[in-house]
Amino acid sequence: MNKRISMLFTIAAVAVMGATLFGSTYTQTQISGQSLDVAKLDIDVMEQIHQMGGLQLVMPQAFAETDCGALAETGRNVVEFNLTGESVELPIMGGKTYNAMTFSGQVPGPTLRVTQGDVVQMTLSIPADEITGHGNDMHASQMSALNFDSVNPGETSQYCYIAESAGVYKYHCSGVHLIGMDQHVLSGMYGIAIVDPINGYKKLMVEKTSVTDGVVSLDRQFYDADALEFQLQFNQLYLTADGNYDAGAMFQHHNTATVVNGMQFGYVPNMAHNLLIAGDTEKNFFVAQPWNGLEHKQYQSQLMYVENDQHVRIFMENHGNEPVFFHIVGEILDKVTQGNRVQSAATETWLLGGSQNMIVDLVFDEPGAYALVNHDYAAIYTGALGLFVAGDPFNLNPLFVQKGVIPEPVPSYAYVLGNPSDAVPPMGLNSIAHPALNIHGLYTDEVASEMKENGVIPLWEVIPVVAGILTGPDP
Ligand SMILES: [Cu+2]
Repeated sequence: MNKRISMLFTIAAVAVMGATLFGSTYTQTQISGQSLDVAKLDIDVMEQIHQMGGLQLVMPQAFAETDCGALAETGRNVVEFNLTGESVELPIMGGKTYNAMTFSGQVPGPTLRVTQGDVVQMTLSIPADEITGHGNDMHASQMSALNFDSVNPGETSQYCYIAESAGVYKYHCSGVHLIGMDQHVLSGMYGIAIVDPINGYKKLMVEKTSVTDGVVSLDRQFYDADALEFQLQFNQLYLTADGNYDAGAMFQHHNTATVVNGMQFGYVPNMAHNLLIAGDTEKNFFVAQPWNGLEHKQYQSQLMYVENDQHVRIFMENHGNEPVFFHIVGEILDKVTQGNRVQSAATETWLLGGSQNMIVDLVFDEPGAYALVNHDYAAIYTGALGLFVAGDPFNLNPLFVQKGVIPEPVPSYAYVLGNPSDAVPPMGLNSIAHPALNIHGLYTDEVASEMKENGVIPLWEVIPVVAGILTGPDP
């Protein structure tokens, strides 16, 4: 049977099934112009579906190769993606903690980055002492959901697939043979896979105007495909006062926190910024600084730094139950891409529904502090607010040079203070390397220690050093 015929059978089957489910008055206009009144059909519809082979006729499994051994032989690049499913306690605002569920001890889980056409070899291990089983549904794959089956404590499971479509894709704890998927995902079991287009990203065009001899005209500016990249993942928490998942709050859409990369207000000023801007580490100068204090270690807040006139690319995903109206105060999103297709250029705000993603390309033209928000006031006030700082808006270069922190002025504070590690994805086909990375994110202490051993800079150790240099004598 060819694919077209099976497709037609499926449409028929769905129509008949609809009639079965919703009563017998279902009438469907057919392509030929006749209508089908199921009530007048003298047949057993379920028997008819059974004889056609049922809906399994178009199960993706029939077309997708998922055998790791077979895919390894195809000559494609194989990328291993190893995860563990672990329940841990993690901090929330107000000095409290909550009972989180994680992939590999962090929220969001590790970001997978591959190139279109690569084979992903996903391995999920559940420690023997874990309280529940977990699965992993990767939206970058196209195969039967049966592969996402729950893995029991003490066991390991693996599947492989070809990342055929470029874009950003959610992965999350799966609901196959697992009750309470909502609890697992909304407690932290989510992450993204970035699939770079096989031929790389395209140049960015930004429309500007210029004036020549008193005449204003269009002046298109082009930026190379290489970009400084960030990742922002939005979600909500639904918690009881003692930090447990509250299903009742979820059903009513009454979230208790809005998080970006797992944290409320994670990308706001810290002690070093207070010192630089307000002259005192303890003097908070921003409206919300819940993570200011060295005792917060990897949870100490940190800003995101970019250069002016630099191509910036942001990979985004909405993991939550509420829409995200993504906006950067004072900027225009120069390009919005979903999958590998441009959706918009020069737009002020872009809407992401649940389990929806986008890639935002933009250039910060002027030095300044730019707030990223979910332009829903309830979301802003509950945590969906962070800052990008572009260029040197506070004229700190002279101080940095005078104190010997840097030998000469730099195009962004990233060269002095580094960028937060959880906002930076792994390098891809068109990535510009960040000057320095700080350990920042909703990581367990074990994950943070491992990052430190791998050379990522501990923010809580750097801040006193920076403060010492800035308040000490000139060299
Ligand atoms: Cu789970």
